[in-house]
Amino acid sequence: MASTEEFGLFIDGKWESPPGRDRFVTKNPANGEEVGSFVSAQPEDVGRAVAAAAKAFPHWRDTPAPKRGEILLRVAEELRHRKESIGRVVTREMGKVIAEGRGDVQESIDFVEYMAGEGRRLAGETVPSELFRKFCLTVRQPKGVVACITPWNFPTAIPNWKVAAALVCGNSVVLKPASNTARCAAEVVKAYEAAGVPPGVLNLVTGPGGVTGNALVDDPRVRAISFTGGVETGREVYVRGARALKMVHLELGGKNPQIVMDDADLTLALEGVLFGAFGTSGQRCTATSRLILHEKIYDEFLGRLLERLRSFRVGDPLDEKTDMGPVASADQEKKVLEYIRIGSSEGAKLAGGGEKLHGNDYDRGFFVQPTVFETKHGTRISKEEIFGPVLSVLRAKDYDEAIRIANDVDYGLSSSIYTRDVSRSFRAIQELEAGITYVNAPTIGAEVQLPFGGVKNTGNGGREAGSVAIEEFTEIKTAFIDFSGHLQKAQIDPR
Ligand code: UN1
Repeated sequence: MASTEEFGLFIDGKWESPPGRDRFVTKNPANGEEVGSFVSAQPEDVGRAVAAAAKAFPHWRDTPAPKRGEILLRVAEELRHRKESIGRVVTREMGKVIAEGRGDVQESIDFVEYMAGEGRRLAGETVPSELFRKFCLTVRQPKGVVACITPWNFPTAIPNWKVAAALVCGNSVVLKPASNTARCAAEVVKAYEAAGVPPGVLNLVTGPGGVTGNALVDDPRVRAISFTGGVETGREVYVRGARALKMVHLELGGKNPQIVMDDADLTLALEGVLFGAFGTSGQRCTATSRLILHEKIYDEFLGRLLERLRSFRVGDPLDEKTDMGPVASADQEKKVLEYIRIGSSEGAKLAGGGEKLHGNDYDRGFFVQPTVFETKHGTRISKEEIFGPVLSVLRAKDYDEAIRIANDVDYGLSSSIYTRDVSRSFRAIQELEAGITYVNAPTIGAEVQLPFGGVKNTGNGGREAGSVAIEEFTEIKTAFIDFSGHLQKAQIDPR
């Protein structure tokens, strides 16, 4: 058997394996194969990474933004060149089906390219002064050293969302990815290295959140933290950052609804919920975890959904014909099975799935059937984020009740409504409490040129991606230029 490939930390432009550190391995959740071996970084390693970023910052800040953008374009080229090989690493390390593994890398390419263009924008504003011969404007400036802490479910896309936006704005970065997808992060960093990002501008540290992550968050030289992950860890990061008055950007969970009205194209809505609920084995922040059906189409739609699931192929995610791969880890499997148990114990009706899969193709991996519960609004499975292939189906008597149910959860990331009624579509855009609303499309599949983020416990108000991505990573400098030649007093001089 080939030995497991070893990866170091990437600090100041060099891959290094400090002596005496523990190592951890990542494993393919479909079959237990080892995918990579990584350093468990100690606080002093994190300190060196932050020091390298701090040292590299002034020169990177002073590099013209269009030049920074050009380097990002080269990163996009490197990623494009490696799309197939990195896509396969995504699938092997995290378990999403290969089409989605490639999609993860494509989303990276799209975003890096989009941010490269931002190097020629990074716009401030000019506004009039109330005084004579005085000019007022704003410019964007980088924050300094930024920590990017990223999850395993989009193991290349989310690191790129953060890193490319931070870099084009002139920040230097220390990236700390989720441990179980460290290889994906290393592959991303290699693309930045190959593209010629200067030493120290992007650094990679791997290791557990409680040691490596906390050391990064607490380092006084880190001025901003961008975190995507679970709500509990997010809260902890927020509190730690708050003590030092750091800017903390959070992208957390979701409990995203798809509403299907009685006038909807049911075939379209069916395709939508299959992709939204079971794509990525339900492990997207944007995954559809609640299907809210108008009572008039409830039985028909549910029947069709269950029928389709009977031929749904769960299995090897590298096989192009597989519909759904494993969940990403033993912990994920445990959590999903626990929620299935909770659903049954709180009286929800298990309409489909509900089992861990066994047999030759499954025994070395974490395979759970796509699962559908009929339940009442208010049960735990209808309100808590499960982050797995478990869909709660809820009944609504009309549009207003559907919206009420949709909104009555702690999260507000994505949402969807299927209807042919144009007025109701626009009402839903206004009335669904979520950062994202889709009409006649599933809750997943956001595009990088639009803002991404949510309300309530999904975050703390910021947005990633889109043209607003740069807000997270810049300070605004306001400048006043007085060319009148004498002292003018705002608010005081006679008008
Ligand atoms: C996430 O799950 O954290 O909209 C990101 C989507 C993807 C991104 C999801 N483009 O489903």
